[in-house]
Amino acid sequence: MDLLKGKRAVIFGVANERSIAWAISEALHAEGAELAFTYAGEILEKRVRPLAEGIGAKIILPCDVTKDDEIDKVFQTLKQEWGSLDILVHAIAFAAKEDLSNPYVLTGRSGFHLALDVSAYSLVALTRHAAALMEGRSGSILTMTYMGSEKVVPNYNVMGVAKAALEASVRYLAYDLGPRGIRVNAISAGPIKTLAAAGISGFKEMLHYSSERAPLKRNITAEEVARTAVYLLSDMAGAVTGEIVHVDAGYNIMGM
Ligand code: NAD
Ligand code: 0WE
Repeated sequence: MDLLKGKRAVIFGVANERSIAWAISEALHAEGAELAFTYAGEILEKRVRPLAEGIGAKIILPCDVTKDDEIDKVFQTLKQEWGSLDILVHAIAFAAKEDLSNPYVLTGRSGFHLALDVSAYSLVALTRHAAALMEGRSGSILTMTYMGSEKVVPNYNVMGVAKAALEASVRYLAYDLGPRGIRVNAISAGPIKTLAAAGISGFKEMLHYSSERAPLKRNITAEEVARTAVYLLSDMAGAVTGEIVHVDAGYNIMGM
């Protein structure tokens, strides 16, 4: 359909072929976008590089978002190779495993900082760098969130607090960058079995619980998230910014 023909996109958050960021990448590629990828460390490079090269990506760089020098290097390279940028996809989250099983009240200072740094502050830093390459273009920025920011989801804990900060950041960034024609939005996805979900005990039961209660009576797929991503990142959503779009089979609307 060529909704994104000629647009250049940088993707943060592919770990493997099950990643939400990978489903988004495939959909952006199908709409004609040119893609650059980052990976968080050498172990993931082995997974990400073949996937990225398979859809013709030429820029594939390391980026641990807790490291300012690695972020700087990514955007230096994008400036050199492309000169400008149209799209940023942020699909990154991390909290220490014990902070996703212990009671929230036991979250220590370092676990709190880690979760908020990787999962929320990184959007601010990446957006600042990306916006500098979006001058004079209609840039679009997308992040991924989860309903655990709005309501208590047992064990989501410090990640829920980080996602609340992430969603508020979407609104403040949308306000800052709106005058420059840059839009910032988030997709709040229902549970999907990815690497990040595989580490969560009882995830299968969570999928079952959600599918029974959601209006559509089913779970969602990463491909469905990707189709909404194409919409938000394209000119189809030219007047949409600061928005949190739920792609969750309607789960979040239920009160009882
Ligand atoms: P995933 O494990 O495939 O992706 C998470 C990514 O975060 C990985 O690529 C990982 O390398 C990256 N990451 C972690 N720490 C990093 C760091 N320090 N620097 C750079 N990258 C780092 O899992 P996913 O489910 O595709 O998650 C993508 C996003 O979607 C996350 O923000 C997650 O919170 C969100 N989300 C997931 C679900 C779900 O149920 N899977 C639901 C709603 C929202
Ligand atoms: O955002 C997420 C998960 C993000 C995540 C996952 C892990 C697992 C491995 C962040 N950090 C880590 N750290 C690890 O060591 N989701 C939306 C998926 C998810 O995670 C949950 C959920 C859902 C849904 C945790 C508890 C309850 C529900």
